[in-house]
Amino acid sequence: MRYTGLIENYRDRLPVDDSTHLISLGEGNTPLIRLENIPATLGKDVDIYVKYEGLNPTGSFKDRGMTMAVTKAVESGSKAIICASTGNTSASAAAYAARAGIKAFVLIPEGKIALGKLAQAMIHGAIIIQIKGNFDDGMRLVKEVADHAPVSIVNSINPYRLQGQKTAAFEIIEELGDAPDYHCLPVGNAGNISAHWMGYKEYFDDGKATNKPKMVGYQAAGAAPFIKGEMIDEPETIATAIRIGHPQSWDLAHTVEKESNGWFDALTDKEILAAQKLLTEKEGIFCEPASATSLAGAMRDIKSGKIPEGSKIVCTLTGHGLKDPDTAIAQCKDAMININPVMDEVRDAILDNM
Ligand code: AN7
Repeated sequence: MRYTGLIENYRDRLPVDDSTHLISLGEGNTPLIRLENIPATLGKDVDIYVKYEGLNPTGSFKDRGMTMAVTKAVESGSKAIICASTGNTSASAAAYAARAGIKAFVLIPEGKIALGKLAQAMIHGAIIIQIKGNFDDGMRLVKEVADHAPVSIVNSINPYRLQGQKTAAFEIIEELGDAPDYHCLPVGNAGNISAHWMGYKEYFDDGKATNKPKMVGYQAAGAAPFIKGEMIDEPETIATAIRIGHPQSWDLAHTVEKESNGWFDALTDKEILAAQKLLTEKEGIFCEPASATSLAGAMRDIKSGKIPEGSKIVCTLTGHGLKDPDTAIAQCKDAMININPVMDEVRDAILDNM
C-alpha cells in the first residue's frame, strides 16, 4: 500500500478523526541505519543505529510535528501560522503552509540560519521576518503577538507538534522489535526528546515494547542551559539549529531525564563537527552539525563506559547535511584537485591518491 504519511499510519494514536483533512507530504517512515564502521573505531562492542530524520520531506524531523500542527490549525479554521525558528521549523512551516494554502510567518535570527533552511523558507513563500536578536527573542515575540493577530503558533509549545513527533519512537520499536537501551538526541528546546519519551511510554504501556530507553540529551557547549542548570541569554554555537538558551520544554525534559534515568551533557563545536565528518566519511551519512551532536555524545559516553558494552543505542540525526552547505565546505578546504582537461593529469590525480 502507498505510504501516505505518519498521521494516516498512526491514525488511532493521534488526535484526528475521520472527517479531519490531513495536511501531509509523506513524512515519517525514515530509515534506521545500523552503523557498520564507527563502532570498531571506538574499540567497544556496541550496536549503534542512526534514525535518519534528514530524509523527511523538508529534510528534518520537524515535519513529523508540522503535519499534525498544520492539520489541526486548518481544522480549526486558521488562515495563517507563525513560528520562531533557528531554521528547520521555518522550512517545515513554510512547506506545510504552502501545501495547505495558508500563510506562514517565520521569525528568524538575522544572519544565524543555515543557507539551505533560508532557501526553503523563501522558495515556499513564507513571510520572513528577520529579527536583530536570537531564537529566544523570536520565541518571546511570537508568544506575545499571537494575542494580537489571527495566527496559530506552530512552535513545539503547540502540543500537536509533540504528538506528531512521538511517532519516531513507534517506528524505532517496530524496526528493532523492542525499544533500544539508550536513545541519544541533540537538544535545543527539548521538544523532540520529550516527544520521543511520550512515544516510548505509550508503546510500553500498550505492551508493544518490553522496556524503555534511557534518554540522553546532548547540547552544544556554548548553548547548554540544561547542563548549566539555568537559562542562558547569549547562546553561541556553530550548530545554529540548537543555538537556543531558553528551552521551551524545560520542565518536560527534566521529567524525561528523571523518569528514564537518562542525563544531559554538552559537546564542544569541535567535537560536534568531528562527529559530523566521521559519519560522512565512515558511514556515508550526511547530517547537519546539530544532528551530529547526538552521535558525538554517544561516542564519548561509549568510550568512557558510561554507556556500557552490549548496549543497543539509537542516535537521532535530526536534519540533513545539505541544510548547511557552508559549514560542510568550510570543513573540507583541501578536498579539490585542479587540472587541465587532459587524460594524463586525470590519471596522475587518481594514481597520486590511491
Ligand atoms: C537539526 O527550527 O528549534 O530540542 O527552530 O533543527 O526539539 O528543539 C530546531 C531544533 C535538533 C533541537 N536538531 O530539537 C527550530 C529549532 C535540529 C534542529 C534540534 C533542532 P528540540
